[in-house]
Formats: sequence, structure tokens, C-alpha cells
Amino acid sequence: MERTFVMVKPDGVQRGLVGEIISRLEKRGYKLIGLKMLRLTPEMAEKHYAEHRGKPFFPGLISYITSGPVVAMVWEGKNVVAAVREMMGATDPQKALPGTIRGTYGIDIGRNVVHGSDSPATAEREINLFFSPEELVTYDRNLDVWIY
Ligand code: RTP
Ligand code: MG
Repeated sequence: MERTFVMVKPDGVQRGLVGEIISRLEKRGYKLIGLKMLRLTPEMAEKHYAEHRGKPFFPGLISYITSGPVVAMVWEGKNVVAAVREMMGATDPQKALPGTIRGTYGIDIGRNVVHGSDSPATAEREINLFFSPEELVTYDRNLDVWIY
């Protein structure tokens, strides 16, 4: 099964949106297999967002993402990478469709509540950055037969 890395960003934690974001993915049918709260160090943040190094918004992005605790998660399911991206909505909440997480809870591109991996390859890299293999839990759910 495909896996993706999802993170409730510091603004999402401060605003009490952790439960809402978990709930949306859970209700859709995806399976939570890893979960932790942590505060990113600048080193970790720069690794996570390495593709954006050198862009004008990079320093602001690093100070935002390290400004408070985040909730890091691994979710599993069919086509979960693309599905979570759709459920989050566009990077800029002003352009995110109503009903998406960012389109419901966000206003500013620099405070967009949630992160989700943009491809299966990125997901693998991000999962390895945040979680050791022992921290991921595999288990069966009896309800899978009602989802697939
Ligand atoms: P993320 O990686 O955080 O899930 O967001 P994303 O894929 O939708 O967007 P990405 O292009 O990877 O950008 C990473 C984060 O940088 C901030 N950003 N600011 N023009 C700007 O001011 C700008 N562009 C990007 C956003 O917080 C975005 O989530
Ligand atoms: Mg991204």
C-alpha cells in the first residue's frame, strides 16, 4: 500500500486543528501508521524543505515551520499521496477550493496549516527523515473490506 507523510504545521497545532485533520483522513478511509509531536530544529526544517533553498520565501518558511510544535504522521492507503494533496487544496489557501483543508481553514500562503508529500518518492524521503522503521506500525483493520 502507498504511504504519505503528513504534518500539521505550527499554526494548525496552535489553532486546534490536529483532530480535524486526522479526522478527515481517518473518515476518508486512510490508515494512520505513524504519529508523533515534535518541534523541528532549523537543520531538520532545511532538510525537509531542501528543494526550496535559495528561494525568497525560504528564510520565512524555516522560521515559520520551526516556530512551534508540529504533528508528524504517516498515512497509508490506495493512491494516498495524490488524495491527501487534493484534500489539502492548493498551496495558497486563497486558491484552494472551498471544502479542502486549506480552503476551509487558511487565508495566507505562509500559514497554510498542513503539509503533505507531493509524490511517492518525496513521501519515502520525508517518512525516513521523520520516522525510524520501528516507529511505523503495521496492523490489520477489519473494516478494510468495507473500503476496498
Ligand atoms: P508543503 O510542501 O508545505 O506541503 O506545501 P506545498 O507542497 O503545497 O508547496 P511548496 O511549493 O512545497 O512550498 C512549501 C511551503 O512554502 C511556503 N511558500 N511560500 N510564494 C510564497 O510566499 C511561498 N511559496 C511557498 C508555503 O508555506 C508552502 O506550503
Ligand atoms: Mg511541498
